[in-house]
Formats: sequence, structure tokens, C-alpha cells
Amino acid sequence: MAGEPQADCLFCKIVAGEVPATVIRETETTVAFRDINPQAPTHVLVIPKAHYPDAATLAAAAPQLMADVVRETGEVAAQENIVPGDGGPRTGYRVVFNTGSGAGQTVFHTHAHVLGGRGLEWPPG
Ligand code: IU
Repeated sequence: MAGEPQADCLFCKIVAGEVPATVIRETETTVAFRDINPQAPTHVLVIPKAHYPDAATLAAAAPQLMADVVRETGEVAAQENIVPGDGGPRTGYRVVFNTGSGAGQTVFHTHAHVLGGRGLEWPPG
């Protein structure tokens, strides 16, 4: 059923506490933890506790939960002191949902990458 935990899903296991993660925030519906292979000084993943394979599926099936995830990306940025400000390297951040293997998605449990703490180039690779 949509949203149910998947036995073979790493992020479902993090939600269940079966796989360790450095959790920095948790709400009733979401968990935020540090990426194990950080690509920036701040690299945090925000996930819904419920299992949806990608952002498009989540947004279509459970839009309020998608909104919870997006709101949490802003809370992470505030907690990490990377909100837009004076234009320095620690101000401003990027939120990325890799969607599909061709776009670099490797874990098929929706996650928002929150990246910041350094200058970020555009366009991304
Ligand atoms: P992607 O958008 O699906 O490629 O992102 C998956 C991320 O999950 C990637 O940045 C990994 O470094 C990260 N990750 C993690 O934080 N902990 C893990 O145990 C595993 C992957 I496996």
C-alpha cells in the first residue's frame, strides 16, 4: 500500500532506527539527517517517514506530506545558519530532489537534499 514501509528500503530502516543516521531534526511526519557522503559543509537529507519512491509520486499521492518535507528543508537551513543573508558563502542553499536514476537518484525513498555552506555553481552537473 502507498506509504507503507518497504523491507528492502534503507531510509525506511533509518526511520525505524534499524540503520544508524545522524538525525538533526524530527517531526511527526519527517526525519532530517546528515548525508553519509556530504557534498557541501551542510548536506542534510529530509525524508518523509512514510515510503514513497520519489518526489513526484509523493506530491501526487500525499501533497500535505510533501509540504511537510519542503517546510522542513527551510527549518534545516535556519538551524544550519545558511538562510539567505549577506551573500557570503554560508548564506543561501539549494534543495534538490533527484528523481529517477538518470538524474542521479540512488535511494528510492523520497528525499530532499539540503546543500549549503559553500558557493554553489549553476547549472549543476
Ligand atoms: P540520491 O539523490 O538518491 O543519489 O541520494 C541518496 C543519498 O543518500 C546520497 O547522497 C548518499 O550519500 C546518501 N546516503 C546516506 O546518507 N546514507 C546511506 O546509508 C546511504 C546513502 I546507502
